[in-house]
Amino acid sequence: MENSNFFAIEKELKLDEGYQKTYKNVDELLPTLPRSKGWWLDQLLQYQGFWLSAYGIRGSMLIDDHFNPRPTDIIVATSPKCGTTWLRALVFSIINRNSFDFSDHPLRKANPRDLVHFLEAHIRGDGSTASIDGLPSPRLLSTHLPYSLFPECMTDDTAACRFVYICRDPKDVLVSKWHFANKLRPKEVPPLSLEEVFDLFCKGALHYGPFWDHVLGYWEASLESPKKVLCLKYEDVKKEPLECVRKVANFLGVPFTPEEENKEIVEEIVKLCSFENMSNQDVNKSDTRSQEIPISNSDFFRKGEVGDWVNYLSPQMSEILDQITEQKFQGTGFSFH
Ligand code: PAP
Repeated sequence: MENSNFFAIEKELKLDEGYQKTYKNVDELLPTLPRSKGWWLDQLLQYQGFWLSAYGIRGSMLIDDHFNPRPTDIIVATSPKCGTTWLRALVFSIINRNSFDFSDHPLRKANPRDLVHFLEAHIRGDGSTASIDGLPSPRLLSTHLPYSLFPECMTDDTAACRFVYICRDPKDVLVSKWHFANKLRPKEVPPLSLEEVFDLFCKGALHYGPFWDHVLGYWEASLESPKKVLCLKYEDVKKEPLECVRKVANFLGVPFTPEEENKEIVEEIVKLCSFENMSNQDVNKSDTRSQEIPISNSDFFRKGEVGDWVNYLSPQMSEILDQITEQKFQGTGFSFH
């Protein structure tokens, strides 16, 4: 998630020369890009084939110029509303399973977005890159950026940093995003209608969209470099959470030992990160908002179900979305079924 207010605040901070140069390039580029209506108060700009906010574009350019990847970096990647919160929690608890007691786990006291740094937000150039550079290895970072926007030093097959990606049926993504966007819109602005967001979604004009291109970027990378990119589907994790957690651990090179299996550590992780458990933690029930960050932890927990779209989309809307999905994924080997 992002907020264009950050942008204004950071611009007032003292930046070193390298960052100043990147900011200048961003400032020069933004007015030249095609624009579309945003989902809250921001505008979306088309950058290298994707619709991003100014904030996302700035993040991508800062990563290009200033991010020093490490071979041990783990990047949790998602298109918004596909299970970011869940995947962050799962990967965090998998890689830190020997560091914490499950009854007193950090995820019981903090929202995953406070435990996993959001890459494009934290590479801010506020004069201190310590928040990312200072993290111990293996760093766990999160992103919404499309795969094609990462520099070669991260996507190159020889670069060892790994991406764990999760995607979700676009019909559920649309419904989840519509609710989220309307929560974020200031009270004085009329809510977005479902018809309006449906139209934007189909055109690809949503944050980090087109949705289908975002999925395909990671899917194709996972076929080309299966040791580098793992693609999960929200629906599969719901259906077979234990198997998916084992799959992620194997992919990250930290498989569960027979002893851990005997102690039912996989089950503990699944329980800890479940929607029921996480949404009932006091920290995730909070509804604190500020002007700078008008999002609260509770906004990231709505229903957590597969197929909730059926309660909102008309048969015609669902048919159109399914048709676009089928057409976009035809011949790629990817499908949501
Ligand atoms: P973000 O990309 O903006 O960070 P993200 O966490 O991907 O948001 O999306 C929130 C969705 O994940 C919500 O879906 P819904 O609107 O369809 O209900 C939210 O309920 C769901 N979600 C959050 N935590 C979990 C979880 N632990 N298990 C399953 N789904 C979850």
